[in-house]
Formats: sequence, C-alpha cells, structure tokens
Amino acid sequence: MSAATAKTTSPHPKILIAAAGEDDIWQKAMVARLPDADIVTQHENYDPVTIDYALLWKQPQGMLKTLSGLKAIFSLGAGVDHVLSAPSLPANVPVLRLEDAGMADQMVQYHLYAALHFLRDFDIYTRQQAKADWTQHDVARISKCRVGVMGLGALGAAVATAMTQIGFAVSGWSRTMKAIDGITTYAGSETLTEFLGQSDILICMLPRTPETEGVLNSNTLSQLPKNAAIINAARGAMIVEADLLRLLDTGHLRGAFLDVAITEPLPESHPFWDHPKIRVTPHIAAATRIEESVDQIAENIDRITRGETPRGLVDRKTGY
Ligand code: NDP
Ligand code: OXD
Repeated sequence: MSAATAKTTSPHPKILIAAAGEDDIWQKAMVARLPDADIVTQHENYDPVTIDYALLWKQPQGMLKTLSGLKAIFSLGAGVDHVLSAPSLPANVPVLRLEDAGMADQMVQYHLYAALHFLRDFDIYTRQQAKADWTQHDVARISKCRVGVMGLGALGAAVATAMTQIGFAVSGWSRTMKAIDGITTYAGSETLTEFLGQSDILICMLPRTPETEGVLNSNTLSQLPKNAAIINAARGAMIVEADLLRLLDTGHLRGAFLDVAITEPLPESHPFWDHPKIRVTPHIAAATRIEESVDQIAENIDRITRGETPRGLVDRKTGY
C-alpha cells in the first residue's frame, strides 16, 4: 500500500462505477485501494443522489442526470469525449481524465511497430508475398524519415520522444507551444500546413474535440508529402474516412495504420477491412491499466477532499 493510501482523508466517499463490461474488475480494485469507501456498480441498488464520484467508461445514456450530488466525474480512459458528449452532463461538476496510467508505454510500442512497418516497407512486402514476389527494395535511412506527431500531451509526447530515440527525424504539433528535447515543435492552426508538409509519417495523438474533428480531410491530407503514411490510434473522428480512402486510391498516400474508426466495432462491410493499403487493429493501442488508474483516482479524491486542484482536470472550453 502506498503512502498516499495511508493519508487518504476522504473517509466514506460514495463511488459509482459504470465501466461497460468491466464493472466488477474496477469495483474490486477500487475496494482494495479505498477500503473505507462505499463503492457500487451500475447494476447494484444505489441511491443516485448520494453518489459523490462517478467512474465512467461508456456510461448508459441519461445516467448522469440522476446523479445530482456529484463532486467529480472520472473518465476511465485518457479520452473524455464519451463523457463530454453526454447530453445529461451537469455543467459545474469537474471532469477528470487519466493521465498516462500505464498507457504511454503501450502507445510507444504501437507507434514504433507501425512506423517501422512503413520505414522498412513491410506494407510493400506483405502485398508482394501475396504474389510470391521476391523483389528487394533499398532500405531507407531512418534519419531521413520525418515523423510528425499531432498532439504532444501525456501520450503524444512519449511517442514523439521514443521516435527520436530510435533515430527518426521528429516534429510535433500542439495547440500551445511545447519544448521537447530533440523534437522540432509547431503550435496552432497557422503552422499546420508547414508541419504537415514535412511529415512522411503522420501520427495522430489528438483528443477528439470540436476543433479536432475532421482535422485530417482532403485539404490537410493533400498537404502531406507524396507517399506519406498515416497512423491514427487517437479517435476515428479526426479523419474524414472518405477523404482518406480517396487519397490512398489516387496514390497520394502510401498507407494507413488505424486503431480507431468513426464507428466501432468497425462494421464488417467497411472498406477499411480489405483495403490493400490499410492495416486495422481493434482499438487496442493502449489499454487502461487498472492498478495505476485506481491510484490516480484515489489520489485525486484525496486532493478534492483537501480542496486542492485534482490532476487531469478537463477544460470544458477546449474539450480535453
Ligand atoms: P492530452 O490531453 O494529454 O494531450 C492532447 C494533446 O493534443 C496536447 O498536446 C494538446 O495541445 C493537443 N491538442 C488538443 N487540441 C488541439 C488542437 N485543436 N490543435 C492542436 N493540438 C491540439 O491527451 P493524451 O495524450 O492523454 O491522449 C490523446 C488521445 O489519445 C485521447 O484523447 C484518446 O482519444 C486517445 N487514446 C486512444 C487510445 C487507444 O487505445 N486507441 C488509448 C488512450 C488514448 P496542448 O499541449 O497545447 O494542450
Ligand atoms: C482512452 C481509450 O481514451 O482507450 O483511454 O481510447
């Protein structure tokens, strides 16, 4: 048990868990971390007005409307789009997200694999294998391959740093200016064209907000260098799917490695599944690690109880 547990100052908070199919796992972990709290899942009997904290992942519609005494809402993921889009979201309750919580390492692994897929021509060799074609291609120099990371937050910054460590030439783009060792940084929409124009492999690590929805469309994707590749493990809504398909089919883009889609699970008839230039994974880039997450949540409950600002507080104006 960590020192933070011993110092817990919130004696008997009432906590509700609605975590899609994982309520019981979260409940067990939270009970172990906060043994004095009263922790229920959405399927148990509880009085909604007595709930202090809601821990949510894809909560049922209308649930938030019934929780009139909430002190905070915790997203059980890094993204908060599923919470902020709820029509019944109360206006003045703080929304908190998980920061890293074991996800950064996994995002790094996912993006290293995907970037090397393109650097080392595994997309081309996969298509060749289907035709028993033994043609060899020159091996590209990693230092000449420019990786652009959109979003330099808890996950994007870790991905960008890992890319520099294996030798890619890395730049990053964010809303406000960032300084990260070894990375050329850009900020704001006025720099987007310049940033895109020098990204041979574009990684999207943005949150879904009204500003980022559809940011990768015909216009912006055309600003990537010819033969560029895209990796998106953030949210499907950042890409206009029809525009991506068109730019792949016209040959401007070389390929796409996609962990997310506008509709998930990706429908069986979706053109992404069997497109020769697209690799699909089923939203597995980074799973929330429960142990790290319950620590973060418990520490935040402590902070709130002490009247301090919690970690991972979402700005409702920017949407992340
Ligand atoms: P953060 O909130 O820590 O970082 C977001 C970054 O995006 C920041 O650098 C921010 O800029 C930048 N950003 C936000 N809006 C804009 C904008 N309009 N223009 C330019 N930059 C912008 O998020 P995380 O790194 O923790 O997570 C990113 C996303 O990854 C999550 O929101 C989630 O959707 C997705 N995700 C996907 C998973 C998967 O398994 N597929 C798992 C976990 C997360 P600034 O630094 O200036 O604030
Ligand atoms: C998240 C996710 O946002 O898993 O954490 O997508």
